[in-house]
Amino acid sequence: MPHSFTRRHFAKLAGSLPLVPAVASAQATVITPDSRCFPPDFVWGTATSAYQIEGSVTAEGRGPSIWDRYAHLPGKIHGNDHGDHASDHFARYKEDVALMKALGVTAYRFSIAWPRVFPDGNGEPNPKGMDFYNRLVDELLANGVAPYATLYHWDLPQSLQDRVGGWQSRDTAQAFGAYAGYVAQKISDRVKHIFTINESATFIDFGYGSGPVEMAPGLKLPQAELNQVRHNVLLGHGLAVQAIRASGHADTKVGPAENIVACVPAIATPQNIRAAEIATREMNGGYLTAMLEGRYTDAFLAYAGRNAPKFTADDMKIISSPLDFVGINVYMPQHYVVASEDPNGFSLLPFPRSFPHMESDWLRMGPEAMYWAPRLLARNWDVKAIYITENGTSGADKMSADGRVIDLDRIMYLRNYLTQLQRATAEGVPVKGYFLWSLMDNFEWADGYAKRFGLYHLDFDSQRRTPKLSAEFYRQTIAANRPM
Ligand code: GBH
Repeated sequence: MPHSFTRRHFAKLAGSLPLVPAVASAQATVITPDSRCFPPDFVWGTATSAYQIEGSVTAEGRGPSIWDRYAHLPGKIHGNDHGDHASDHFARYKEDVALMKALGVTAYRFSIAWPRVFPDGNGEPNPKGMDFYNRLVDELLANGVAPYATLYHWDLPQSLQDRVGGWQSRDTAQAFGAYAGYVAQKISDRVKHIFTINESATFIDFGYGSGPVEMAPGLKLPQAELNQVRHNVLLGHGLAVQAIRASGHADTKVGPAENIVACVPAIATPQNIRAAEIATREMNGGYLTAMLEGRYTDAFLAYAGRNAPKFTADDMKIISSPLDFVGINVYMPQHYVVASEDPNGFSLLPFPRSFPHMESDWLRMGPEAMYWAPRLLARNWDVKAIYITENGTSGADKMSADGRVIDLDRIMYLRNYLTQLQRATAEGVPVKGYFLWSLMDNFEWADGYAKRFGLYHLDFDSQRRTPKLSAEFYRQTIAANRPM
């Protein structure tokens, strides 16, 4: 230590400070640790996804997914990386459950690889593929960690892409519904929370549209076809909800895990807050709004014009099947909003070049998104249960000679976002739990292994897992039930 402060020294210092101001009056606000606590039954978890961690891509009858194919195309992924081995979780899942236990988490959000369960996407199931998730779920439960399963984290069976054009076809939505029903039947005796689709906005815009980065299957469709893909994915979500209700245990809870477009009032005046509410509804028009309202907004349809998706009233009923909760991934503010005279009622402000971001260029440091996103979600659609299904950051993590990773930027990011989340729960926003992305370093899509999001550092050669300092931060935060 640079200064010769001892523990006792600090205790003495703290002891000499009056906890209550000397002039405390009846009105004075005393900040006690409790006022920063999360609700007592708050769910603390970590999150991962199948292709990003499992490896063993041909084990026990797994079929290929669009990510296997795509990642092996030269030049698509940073460093030509791929997920063939990833974090080797398929073989090391027991060790990884022990890592969770060491953090003190009570929940784990993982995804099920569709091509393990249905190697061709539909038709004959592969029971050996399902067995892996049975083993994982049993191991989690034996260690006091509640399993939360995501059905689709972007690893579409390649066979569906080849045979029907993937999400360009309603057949894929139907196949997804059937797969969801099958999984629910097999695991909902033990898995009580199921997420349908992770971030439809991301894999559609980047996989089928023209996002700034590319994702599998690497198509760039014209607007009309892209909107039809969006619609088919929404339909898949709705069919999955219905299939889970039909085939799962009665107490199975289901919802999406969407990356809500987080709209933050630039200055929190009542007018700007109202504008952010309107913006939240409109900017999520292609996804969450359609799911929650059973309609596309007038502005969405007007903007799409002749490229609008083709759909029936029945589709919209399926898409808006009642949910038990809404899961949202919140990494950053997408837009800062102010009230405006124009017919929309809001305008989106441009970001200055100097707006801070984390190690990934896209990952803006704007903790208040973690307060406004759930607050406006609850307010706009009267949502009664919300999960933060992902939040976390990449970092330029370096392991020191003595084997430590001092990831102070990740701790700073998490502490600030969690402080804003606690602000929301303290005001009664019904956030039930939080899943930190990610348990461990993994395959970060187009960034390959170059961007690390884990609480545990991975040496991808030896597959050794090492807790970063942020793992200790999270452990202490969970133990105290407040951001430390
Ligand atoms: C999530 O996406 C994913 O669910 C998860 O699999 C992933 O590992 C994690 O976050 C970390 O990225 O066009 O410049 O915005 C988060 C949202 C949207 C972030 C697409 C990356 C692409 C770069 N993602 N975005 S940019």
